Amino acid sequence: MAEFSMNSFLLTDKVALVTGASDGIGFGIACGMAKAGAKIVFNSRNQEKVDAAIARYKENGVDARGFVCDVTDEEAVREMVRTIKEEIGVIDILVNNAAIIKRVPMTEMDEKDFRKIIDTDLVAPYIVSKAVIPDMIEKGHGKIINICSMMSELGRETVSAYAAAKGGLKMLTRNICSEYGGANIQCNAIGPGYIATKQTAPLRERQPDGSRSPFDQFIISKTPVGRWGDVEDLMGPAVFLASDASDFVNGHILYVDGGILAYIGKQP
Ligand code: NAP
Ligand code: GCO
Repeated sequence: MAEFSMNSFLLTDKVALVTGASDGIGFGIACGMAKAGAKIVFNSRNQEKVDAAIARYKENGVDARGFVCDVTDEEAVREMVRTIKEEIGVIDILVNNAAIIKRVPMTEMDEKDFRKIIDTDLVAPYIVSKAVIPDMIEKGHGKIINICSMMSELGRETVSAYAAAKGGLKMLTRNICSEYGGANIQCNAIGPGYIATKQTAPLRERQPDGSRSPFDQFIISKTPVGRWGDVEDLMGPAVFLASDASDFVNGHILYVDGGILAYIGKQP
């Protein structure tokens, strides 16, 4: 039996591309991977955000490389991946993190908005994965981590497009595993619970008297640990799924939700 070593959890000198990591969960995951030794590359749609994020990475001791790139634009993604390969190295780890949400009842939703969400949250992970997989095959290994959601399993009022995309992303994860597992590519997903970021800020807005909003209280009551998640809660799971320690984990959706999916909810 090969000797087990804690080094298998390290990401020393691996090149990790985390999409949409100028802030939020992507930023947290990138910082976690950097602490484990990875070289961090990220993108944003906006140069000012890239510059601000590079400065924030620096404050956190991370020497990150940032690109302006819209993940729904296949040519732009190909160009970014080509540049990363030439200037930094073949991408060993891809985290498909970039996403958008619009909370509006389905019957009131504009078709254009529905398509834009599917484009960003489902088609883009396909575009970016498609751009990195050939080099991963040639290199003989690769890790793809898709950021899914509670909405990969559950529906709720107002998030039809987001739920449709994140449910699709769960199956894209399993299909990439099925198609490229033989090339030593592991494609897994993380399904975060409710995490305090700017995406969920409107759900956590305080009432005029300073108390928690009904939705905020609802989430806390649905989470056995009784709190929202922080981006730090996702660092360990992401590092694990990016590391050699998870080489036989493939096509798995790792829910990091404080127990939401296991829980029927607080009894009255
Ligand atoms: P966030 O702060 O809104 O981050 C999403 C990032 O995606 C933004 O920083 C944005 O970057 C980027 N992005 C959006 N469209 C893009 C595009 N077309 N091209 C490139 N980048 C794009 O949200 P978050 O909460 O950190 O969410 C990160 C991921 O976790 C998402 O996949 C989300 O669905 C998922 N998630 C979040 C939660 C939660 O509770 N927060 C729970 C489960 C899953 P720029 O504005 O800089 O371009
Ligand atoms: C919502 C939230 C969720 C979370 C997350 C849950 O409106 O219900 O935004 O969709 O962001 O994806 O895991």
